[in-house]
Amino acid sequence: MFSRILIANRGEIALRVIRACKEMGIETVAVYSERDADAIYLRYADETVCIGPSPSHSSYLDIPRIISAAEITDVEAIHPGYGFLAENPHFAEVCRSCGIEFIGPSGEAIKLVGDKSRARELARSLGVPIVPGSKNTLDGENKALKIAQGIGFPVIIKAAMGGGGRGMRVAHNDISLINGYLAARAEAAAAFNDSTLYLEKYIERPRHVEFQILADREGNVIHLGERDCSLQRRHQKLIEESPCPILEEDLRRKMGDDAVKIARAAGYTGAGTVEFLLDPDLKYYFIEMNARIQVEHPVTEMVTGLDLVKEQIKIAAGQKLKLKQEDVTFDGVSIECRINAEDPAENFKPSPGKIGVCFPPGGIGVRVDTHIYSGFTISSHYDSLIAKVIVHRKTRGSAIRCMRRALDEFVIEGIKTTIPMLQDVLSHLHFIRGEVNTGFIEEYFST
Ligand code: MV4
Repeated sequence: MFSRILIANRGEIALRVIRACKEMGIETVAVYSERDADAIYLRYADETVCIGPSPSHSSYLDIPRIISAAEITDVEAIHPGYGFLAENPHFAEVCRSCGIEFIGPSGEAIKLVGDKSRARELARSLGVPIVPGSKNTLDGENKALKIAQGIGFPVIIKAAMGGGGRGMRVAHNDISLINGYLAARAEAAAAFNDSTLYLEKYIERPRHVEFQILADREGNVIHLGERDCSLQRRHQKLIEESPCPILEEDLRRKMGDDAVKIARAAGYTGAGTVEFLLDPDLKYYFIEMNARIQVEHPVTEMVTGLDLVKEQIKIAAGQKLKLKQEDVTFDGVSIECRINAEDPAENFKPSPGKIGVCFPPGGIGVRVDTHIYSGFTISSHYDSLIAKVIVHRKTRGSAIRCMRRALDEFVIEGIKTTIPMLQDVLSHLHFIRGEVNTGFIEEYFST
């Protein structure tokens, strides 16, 4: 096992990784930007290194600075967390060429699943359902139009290297297809320096259901069930839960088997996520795979009783998975609410600033993953996630009531947060019934 790990991240996930390391007897090195000098995770680490000024590109995204910090502190491995360099195949390769273990999949596997068009082709070759669409990438707007007319509108044009909803356009007719193609291509070129596009039938009002995967370096791959992440706004997830409230056992088994198949064929190792769309007729389609620990991983931890960050570290250290698929059991219901420093009344505008009194909820069934504290200043340099409240109860109804109680307790003075909006959603009849889809929040907030 490693004796010392550097965490190439900040905020709640840096704290989360440090916690896992401490319990494993691994020393930690935390890095920080000048803006984060007062961050709480620095107090929990064994050593800290300032890696540069506030902008991410000259600190948390700066590969030479992070590698230098790793070499100075003599760590054996780097945990990238999520975001920043977590899915950068070049970073994974640089780490390994410097003799530092990257806690994540190989650069090759990151590259493969990072190209959504290739991942789609991989799924197709394995017989995993994909959304009807282009066989390969698109080669000009006129050919794209032919394909769209062939499968029928509406369609969605996606950037092969896309993420966070960028480089994506829905088209309902010939004209919007041509315009959408050109807009998606320009956006993809600017955002990803790669304008490769592909096209799919647009599934209306799907649920977003993703399976958690663990894969060791001996080829053992298991899944840890699913998360329903349908409640999002502009591609930012707001509430996630496990299990998906409408998934029956046989469908769960099929989707889980397909998720494992994809991870295995991709040569994937570590913790990863296989995303599906589930349409109103309960037909499912593979859409993409994420090569990182995700923000919403705690709901899977609560229902399986596993520590996903420890599993990542053990896999990177070359250990074999102890669990077989049949050993994975699921207990109860877990829900996560993401709390952002944003003002829902001002179109979710970021609400940075100094926090006054801060007191997190607690009590039975409540877990809070956060880096904020009384007197802490939320910076506008980084994303606006300030806390994750996770509950775990026997039934979905009691989990919802527990979450409402926990959010009600959460004191965060001085800034605007999304807590009141989350409370509204938790009280909404459709949410309580589990009848949600990816359009729910936009619909709910336009009326
Ligand atoms: C789709 C889709 C419908 N049909 N693909 C969103 C992000 C990325 N992970 C894939 N996404 C979607 N892919 C097909 N073929 C719907 C989404 C989607 C979405 C699309 C537009 C606006 C909001 C959305 C929220 C969640 C998912």
